[in-house]
Amino acid sequence: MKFRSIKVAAVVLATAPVLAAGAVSTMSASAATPGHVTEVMKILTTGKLAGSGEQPRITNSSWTVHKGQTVTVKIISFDDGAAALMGKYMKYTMVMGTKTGKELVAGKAAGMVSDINISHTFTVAGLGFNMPIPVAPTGKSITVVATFTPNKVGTFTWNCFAPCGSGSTGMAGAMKTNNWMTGKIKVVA
Ligand SMILES: [Cu+2]
Repeated sequence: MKFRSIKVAAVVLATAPVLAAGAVSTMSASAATPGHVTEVMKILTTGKLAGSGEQPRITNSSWTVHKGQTVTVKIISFDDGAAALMGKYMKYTMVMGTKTGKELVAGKAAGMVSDINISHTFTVAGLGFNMPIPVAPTGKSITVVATFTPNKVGTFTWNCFAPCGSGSTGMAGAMKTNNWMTGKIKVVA
């Protein structure tokens, strides 16, 4: 009896790594497209960037999602400053890449934000996704929500294309600094 239980334990031990490896791959396969994930980001204006002073910054700026997953991006902006889009970036007044072509701005569906009312954009050009973020009421926040489905695997840079940074064009400082007004979105299988 004693011998037998030891033998069983040995068998379990010997097969455990194999089972574990199988279990892990099965789990990641079934977790490959969990139905829905929400990424909450905040735009804050109180951060100080070395060399550029006070700059706007987006939190939770780099995340990983799955191809084919429904991804809701919720951005709560506390920035009451406008940064009108210019030149080739004008197209980012339009919401892009959502099923309805719209985002929710303070709970209301909107297909675009007028240029002069833009504070930032959250743009993942490589995935065709764009959320224009309007100016927040002073001392308050504005919440913008959009949902998209990434359709390819890879690491994609997101940018803000509103000139909200420093320098003569507003395109320096935060605009060029990872995890301030640019970051990485990773889409895995
Ligand atoms: Cu910006």
